[in-house]
Amino acid sequence: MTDTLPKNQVLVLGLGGAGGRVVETLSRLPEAAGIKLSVFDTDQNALERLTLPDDDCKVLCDNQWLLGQGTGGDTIKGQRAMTRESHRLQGLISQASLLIVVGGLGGGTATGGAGVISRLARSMGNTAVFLFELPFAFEGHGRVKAAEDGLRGLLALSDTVLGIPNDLLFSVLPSEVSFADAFKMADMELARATLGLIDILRPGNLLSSDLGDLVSVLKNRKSYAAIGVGCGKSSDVGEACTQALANLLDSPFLGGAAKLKDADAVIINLTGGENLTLSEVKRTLASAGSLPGLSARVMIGANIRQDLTGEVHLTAIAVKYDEREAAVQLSQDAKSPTRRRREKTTRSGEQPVQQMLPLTITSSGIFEGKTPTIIDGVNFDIPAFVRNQVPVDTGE
Ligand SMILES: Nc1nc2c(ncn2[C@@H]2O[C@H](COP(=O)(O)OP(=O)(O)OP(=O)(O)O)[C@@H](O)[C@H]2O)c(=O)[nH]1
Ligand SMILES: [Mg+2]
Repeated sequence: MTDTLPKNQVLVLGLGGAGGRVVETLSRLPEAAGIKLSVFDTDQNALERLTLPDDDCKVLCDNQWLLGQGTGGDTIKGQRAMTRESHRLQGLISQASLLIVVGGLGGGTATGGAGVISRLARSMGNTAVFLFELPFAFEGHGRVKAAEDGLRGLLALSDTVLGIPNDLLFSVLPSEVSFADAFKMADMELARATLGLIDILRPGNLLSSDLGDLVSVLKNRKSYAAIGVGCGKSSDVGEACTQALANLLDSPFLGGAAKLKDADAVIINLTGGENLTLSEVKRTLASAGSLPGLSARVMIGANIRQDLTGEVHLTAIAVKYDEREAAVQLSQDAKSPTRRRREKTTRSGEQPVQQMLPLTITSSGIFEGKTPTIIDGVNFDIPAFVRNQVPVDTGE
């Protein structure tokens, strides 16, 4: 595969089965032209079923050990598999000016692999923005729990995680919808949400919302996101903006005006062509910006894209903080670090929590540059605890 990208490239990386389907759907949307797409999965059949413009976009992870059979829901295997693709990932990430990672939480590949990508990106001075769906409740308690645990783990590593509950789709799904169609709809909504996110984060030339806004909204809080995009098409820019607002409120992953009203923080962005006037920007953002409740933090932005003519896109990300987690966080913050550590070790019957250290294989230490000792494909110059991703208690 080609690991070099032109500078200023937006990269959308799909992880696992759901990530692959979202990237495939995205590749069929004309607005995605110019975006670099890639899918990393451990499941050979799932990758083969994907139709992408270029087969080089698909990467089968850790074929040597997983034999293309997937992880069977094991997040440790997902983590290892992604770690073994570090070099390839680094090649891609190093040239991306904006990196968006998409997938579904609850399985092994994306849930286990996301943390590896977050660390890799961070170590390279890049930020990965995660747009991950959370399972439908009907997928069962085990999956929902695995996804919640995955979300919590990822939030500890990254300030830019948008976890979108699939159940939001029930506001628009007809009751007789098939399982497969529900996922197809999720594919499409996540693909559109990805484009909306790119609109928000792409540097603009008007009042631009950016990555800093997203970080400030999401940092240190467990949250759930609703994200919607409304498109308006008309040669009359005022009419296009009116349509975009109406369509935004109908978009399924947003959940209508009620979700905006209920949100703790909202980012709203309008993107249009060169005929977008300041008065329309003001009018549309004022209408959309008046929908969140008075206590919500609202951030707005607007971009011009030269390739958009007769078309505007209005994107909203509504973030709701998890109040239960916030309450736990507040009571933890009120205690001294020493007291917290003591409590952690003395609480009756509780096992010490093991933390995963960032064990991305980047160096062979003093063996760097020497001929590696490779036996059966394993590099024995890399310490065993690093190779095997052994969890190490950091004592925190
Ligand atoms: N949008 C969409 N979501 C899906 C699809 N299949 C599964 N999901 C969702 O994504 C979650 C994770 O499933 P997968 O993507 O299959 O898991 P994975 O990351 O490939 O992990 P393993 O297969 O266990 O290695 C599921 O719980 C579903 O909520 C799909 O075809 N489209
Ligand atoms: Mg899979």
